[in-house]
Amino acid sequence: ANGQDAAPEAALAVREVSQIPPPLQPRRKVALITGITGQDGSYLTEFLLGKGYEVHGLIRRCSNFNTARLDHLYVDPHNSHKARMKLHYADLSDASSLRRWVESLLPDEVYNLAAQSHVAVSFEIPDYTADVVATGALRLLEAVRSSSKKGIRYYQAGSSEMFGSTPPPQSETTPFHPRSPYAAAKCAAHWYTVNYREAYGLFACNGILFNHESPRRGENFVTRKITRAVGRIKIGLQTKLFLGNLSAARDWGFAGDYVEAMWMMLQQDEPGDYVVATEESHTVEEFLGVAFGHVGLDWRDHVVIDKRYFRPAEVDSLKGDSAKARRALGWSPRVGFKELVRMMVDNDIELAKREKVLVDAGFMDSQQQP
Ligand code: NDP
Ligand code: GDR
Repeated sequence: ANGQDAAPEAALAVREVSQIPPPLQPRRKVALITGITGQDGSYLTEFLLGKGYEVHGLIRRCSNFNTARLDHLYVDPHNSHKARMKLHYADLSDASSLRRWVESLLPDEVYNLAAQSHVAVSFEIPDYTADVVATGALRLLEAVRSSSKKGIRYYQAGSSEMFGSTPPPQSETTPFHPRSPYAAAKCAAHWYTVNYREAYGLFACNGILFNHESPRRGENFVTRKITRAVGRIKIGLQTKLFLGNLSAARDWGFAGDYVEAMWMMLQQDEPGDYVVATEESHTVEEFLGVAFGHVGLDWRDHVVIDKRYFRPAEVDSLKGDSAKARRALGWSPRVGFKELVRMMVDNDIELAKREKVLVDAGFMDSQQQP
């Protein structure tokens, strides 16, 4: 048969098949993620797709594409039967965009990960940080509360920075003492979330997550700044690394482990707030020792202290007590400190090797530091 003959037969076949009732399949769960282009957004998307979810992400308009962390998951939406991750334009500073997407997608779960998330930068742009981090969370809570769909579950990305100067170990009952505009805004978002739970009965959870890192970590956070430099120094593209306070201590875990805890919080019978942490703390100096040591280098030969990286107020020491999450959620971290550092260095050595090819071919300036 030629093509013309085949068409009606195919149409007939479709009609016949469509008379057979479809198998009873449960509707896919729908998740809506703000901050999907960030480190955690990309890991959470992978995790939820693995669980069979349909994932919708809100991205903000940028003059450059900023979806690099998601490119491996992207399926052209014109292939709509295959695409289970979809991206839509919105902004945490635009309440109408948040309301519109919540109302048109009617998600089962909303994860609010979007933020101006850099603590030092929040001293430079405090007003914007408060608008996105604090009022942005309020706008999204309001969109969820006023939605025609009842029972939407909401996750708020809280931070160990909220504890600030309160000494470790820090748990859900430790008082907050924020030390930056970012941390103060996160405290406001935390309390908005608690308030919407108490006032309107929303299933709203605060995850109080301690620092979590990965090869996808933004390059101006200290861990990735260090591992990027280690890669480039080892490959011969850079000699010095400029840093600020090396004595700050952080409880560093792996982002891939932490997004699982976010999801677990929303699967419980009752909403609540949970600290998520490894319960181990290391200084920036210790991180340097493991990272440079992994490739046989001594950090003291390369690190230069630069005052510009000190903050007007510092958070000296964070170490979480995550007993509640371990007990109630059954969560525990899989990746330890040294494994995490080595994973990041190994990744960044490979990245530096690729950069070296570009430098040698004259396509990139070796001074072009990340
Ligand atoms: P990232 O900085 O990697 O990602 C932040 C995300 O927020 C990006 O997708 C960014 O978009 C988006 N975003 C920023 N501003 C806006 C805006 N105005 N409207 C919409 N989206 C916006 O952060 P992480 O993935 O590391 O962290 C995720 C969340 O968890 C953040 O809220 C952070 O504050 C919090 N947190 C992080 C911890 C960590 O150690 N990583 C620990 C505790 C809390 P774009 O790509 O366009 O910049
Ligand atoms: P933090 O992470 O502020 O804990 O916030 P960051 O990696 O920026 O700093 C950690 C510690 O390292 C010190 N430091 C430097 N930091 C940066 N960025 N650059 C430097 O050159 C440098 N030198 C020393 C800092 O002073 C600090 O003590 C992260 C973010 O992901 C937040 O969004 C999140 O809420 C918290 O973790 C938990």
